[in-house]
Amino acid sequence: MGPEAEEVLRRKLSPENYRKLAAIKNPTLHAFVADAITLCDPAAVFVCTDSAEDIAYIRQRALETGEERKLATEGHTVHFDGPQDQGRDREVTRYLVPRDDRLSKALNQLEREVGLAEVRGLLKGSMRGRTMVVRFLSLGPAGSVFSIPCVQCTDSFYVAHSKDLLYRPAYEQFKRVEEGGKLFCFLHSAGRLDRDMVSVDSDKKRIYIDYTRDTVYSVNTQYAGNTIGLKKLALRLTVRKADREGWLAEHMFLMGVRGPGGRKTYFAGAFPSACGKTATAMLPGETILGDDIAYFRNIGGVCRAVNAEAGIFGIIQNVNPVDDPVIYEALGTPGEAIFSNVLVKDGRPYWLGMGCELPKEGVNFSGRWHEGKTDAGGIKIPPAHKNARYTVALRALKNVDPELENPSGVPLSGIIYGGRDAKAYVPVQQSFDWNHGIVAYGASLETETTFAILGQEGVPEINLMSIQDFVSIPLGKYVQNNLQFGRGLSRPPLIFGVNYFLRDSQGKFLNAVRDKHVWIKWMELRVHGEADALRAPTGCIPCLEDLQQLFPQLLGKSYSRQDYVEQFTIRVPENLAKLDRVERFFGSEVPDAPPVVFEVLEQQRRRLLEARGRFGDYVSPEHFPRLCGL
Ligand code: SPV
Ligand code: MN
Repeated sequence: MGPEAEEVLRRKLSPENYRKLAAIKNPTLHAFVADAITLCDPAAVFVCTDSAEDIAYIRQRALETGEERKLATEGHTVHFDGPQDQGRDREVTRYLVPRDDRLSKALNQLEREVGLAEVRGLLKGSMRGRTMVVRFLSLGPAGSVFSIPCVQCTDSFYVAHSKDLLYRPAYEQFKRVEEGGKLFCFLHSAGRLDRDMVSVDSDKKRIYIDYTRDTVYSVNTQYAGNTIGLKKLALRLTVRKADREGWLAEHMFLMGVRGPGGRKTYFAGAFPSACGKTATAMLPGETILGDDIAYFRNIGGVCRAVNAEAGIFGIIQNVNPVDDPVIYEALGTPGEAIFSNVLVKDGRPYWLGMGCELPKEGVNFSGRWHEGKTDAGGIKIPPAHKNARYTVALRALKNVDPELENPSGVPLSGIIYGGRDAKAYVPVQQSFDWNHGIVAYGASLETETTFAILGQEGVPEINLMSIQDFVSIPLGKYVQNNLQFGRGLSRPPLIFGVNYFLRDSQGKFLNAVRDKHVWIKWMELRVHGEADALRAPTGCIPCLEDLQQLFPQLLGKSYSRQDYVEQFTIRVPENLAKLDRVERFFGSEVPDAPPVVFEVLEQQRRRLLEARGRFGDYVSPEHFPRLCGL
């Protein structure tokens, strides 16, 4: 330990806490904690080890401070974020870029020295009178080739508690890391709080990423996506680390899909927020390894994947017994769960789309709430926020996959990209090859902005691989890394594109929420060469007879030829318009886009034009040739 850090730590920490910190031989860690103390000036410091006692203390303090309140069900609590703090805040999330470095202009950025001065200025003295918690956690299973040790200092017991449900404890792992071992550091302060323990200075909210030091600062916010270091703050650092080391860090779920004869096949899926990602990962009868962040490595020619996390911070809106029976049941069962920004009445949580009538009054993110209550601008406040969430550990779920903690991960057979596309892409298709999938489905992923990000909803945008907000290297380089990764694999995962949001010309959705299960089962059959496909201009699509088997089998409903034709007709004008948007994006925003991106898009255009030449603007799937096997 350096003498300066030692002086600060000895002065500020109790002998017990000092002993816990000194047991870790990592000068970067000591310097980081000492700096956080000097800057934020907490009244006390609690160093949290992996012991049940320390973790129980965090849980207890979150209740005592009022950051969480008990609900009626054993182990359940609720937390509220302020009205201006209900989602990830892109505007104030910035990369701190040294003068001699460049990032894609699509990324929100600020000169490093300027940003550091600003955010450190806001953090100065921010923890006065409060306790700072120091937590050690691992991204990826602890003690594996995938793991990344992380330390977070925070003055929020809610944040510290959430991390317990979401990540693997790593104090013991830290003790074994050799001196000089690299780690990610996160410093968070909720800033000034009101009587209800809610951050008040939301105009001074800042999330600044100092990638040159693997450190992220976050202040005047409590929303987990802005504060829990290991979530999206870390992902921005991990993308850079993966780039340096030749693996991939992705914004993807990880799940096991059961097939005939009891086999299990692993899939990963990238969906922008609020596009059905967690719901897919939690499909009944399948197993879940993760719902948000996955790491892929080439191990002996096989793509192996782990979940960076160990819990779920999921959107609760529309979780109901019909569409999401597994999550719904888990959320009604005693056990540790934090609900955020729901409506509470008589100790019970309520949310939008839960499948029952909601109370007319209660407590929500606006304080005491009653039907018809308006905000300062006269806008009606909903009973629960659309981005209300639940936080649970995967280990508490019945459908958790037994391989969750496997240090070598699971072999990955399929990758799914899903956007929110009302007009163009069919509900499910398989790419012709790795490059086509990465470019036409991943890099072309389009969505509309949703409530999970502050700002206007419904604005169409490209969100490549659904990870664009977190790509901290040039976007073209990121796409290139994906292309390259597949080339090194002996049998790369198949790539699929899904679209749960296709609508007809009247604006009606063409699929029911549960239909996604059929698409997933079809993919499983494709991986094993047990379903044929038709070769459409945008990819390989299912044959009618396979869907006519799967729909009744899985969902107990029939699937007509008319359904099929409506859903799988290739809409040439809409697809050409999509290609134009994607090309324009890569042409203008991504100066280092690999040439293959434009080649693959051009080939797709040619196939579409050819189909139009033969069959017109709207091409029924029945025109496409059948491909046997893969
Ligand atoms: C997302 O919005 O993609 C999430 C939740 O997974 S957050 O933690 O806010 O990023
Ligand atoms: Mn996410």
